[in-house]
This record gives sequence, C-alpha cells and structure tokens, in this order.
Amino acid sequence: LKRTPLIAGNWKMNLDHLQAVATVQKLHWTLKDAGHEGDSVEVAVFPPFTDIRSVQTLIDADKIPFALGAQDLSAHDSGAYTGEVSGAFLSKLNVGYVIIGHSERREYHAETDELVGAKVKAALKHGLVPVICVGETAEDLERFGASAVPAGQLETALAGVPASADIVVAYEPVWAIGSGQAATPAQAQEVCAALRGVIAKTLDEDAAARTRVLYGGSVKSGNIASFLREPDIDGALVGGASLVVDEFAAIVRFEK
Ligand code: G2H
Repeated sequence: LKRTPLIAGNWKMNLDHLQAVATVQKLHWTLKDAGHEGDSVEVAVFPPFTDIRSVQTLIDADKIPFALGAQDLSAHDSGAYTGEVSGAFLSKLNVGYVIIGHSERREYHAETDELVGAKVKAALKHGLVPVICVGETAEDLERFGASAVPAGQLETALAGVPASADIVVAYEPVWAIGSGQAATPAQAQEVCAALRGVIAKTLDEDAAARTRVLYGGSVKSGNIASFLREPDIDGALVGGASLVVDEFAAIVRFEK
C-alpha cells in the first residue's frame, strides 16, 4: 500500500493574514517554477485562525493545490466557550486538517490526553482530519525510553475512534522541537513504527497500513530525505522551516 507523503507547514503564531497570502502565493510559484508536480507529495499549510479565510479564498481562486489546516479546535460544537473555535466553522471554510495536541498546547494550555481525545472526536464529527501530535520530553526519554510516552498518548487519543476514521499521526519528540537538534532517522523510525502498532491495536491493521505517520522537530531541507527513507515515516510536520518559502519548497521537493 502506497501512502502519499504529507509535508505540513505548522506556522504557529507567525504571519498575519497579509503575510499569509503573500507566503502561499510565493510558495505556489516557487514550486511551479521548479517544475514540481503536485501529485507525488501532498502539501498542507496551517496558518493562524485569523489567516484562514484569506488563504482559503486565495487557494480557491488560483486553484492552488495545497491543503489547508488549522492549529487547534474546540472540543465543543458551539456555545459559551469564549475564545474557542468550532470544527463546524473550520469545515465551512474548507479546512481539511487540524493539528491536535501539539506539545506547545499540552505545555502552555495544559491540554491532557483526554482533552486531545475529545478534540479528535470533534474533528472527525465535523469532517476534519486530525493531525494527532504525540511525543516525549527529554525527561520521559531518560526515564521510559522513546516509545512509551508517545504510544500511551496515542492510545488515549484514539479511544472510541472508529477504525474507518481518516487520521494523521505526528511524532514530535519535545526535545527536538525548535531546538535545531532533530532526532536521528533511526530513532524516529523506531517510534513511528511503535505508533503504527498502536493504530493496529486500537483501530485495526488496515488503518495502520493506510494512516500517515509524520515526524516533526527541526525538520529542514538538509534532513528531510533521510527521514522519508524510513519505512514508517510518511511525511513531516515542519515549524520554523515552513516560514521560509525557499526552504519549505526544498523540503517539499525532497526527492530531487
Ligand atoms: C515541532 C515543529 C512543527 P520545528 O513543533 O510542529 O516545529 O520544526 O520548528 O521544530
């Protein structure tokens, strides 16, 4: 079974809506000028909420072959939840993906594995593909090894999810995020294979075979190919390097 690689740019809290439109336009033209064919790799951008409407309008008008994602969503559908954004609103804007449980949300917004699980169900309910982020801290790594914590996080996040669900999993070791210190491809492969095992156990074998498992944490054009050579790594969640158009385009064109 062939899984189409997914290169996902998580912009975090960077680029206002004007910069977002300029960035997406420039990325599109950079890839086009390089002769990049859109069908071998799926490209997705995850701008801040305030940019989504503008980016969606641009993608639509210029037929730009990028998927659009959000960086979070509410576990609730609507109601008195000041400051939150419903998955229903995102899907009305043709958002396809939503990052859930990024380590920055777990750390700065006290998101638990249970809340991550509730958000995964909310995403699926509204037709969004959740990009479920898991990963261990440096301390977890020392105490429990690499796979135990991310595998436990994923197991909780997938509880009650139907086997037919369309999901993406992103393994992001917390110690590798924004540090410039990426995991080695072999380390990342070991954990991604373990996460695929969790999908097989909690969903089923078919789900494990078709679900894309991404690596994230200091991915750049110089290391992307080495990760994607690993059998269980199907793409990358890219933070810092996704803000620099030429660098992100080079990551998308990893095969060249
Ligand atoms: C991990 C990653 C993107 P960076 O957070 O989700 O960021 O590539 O900057 O390490």
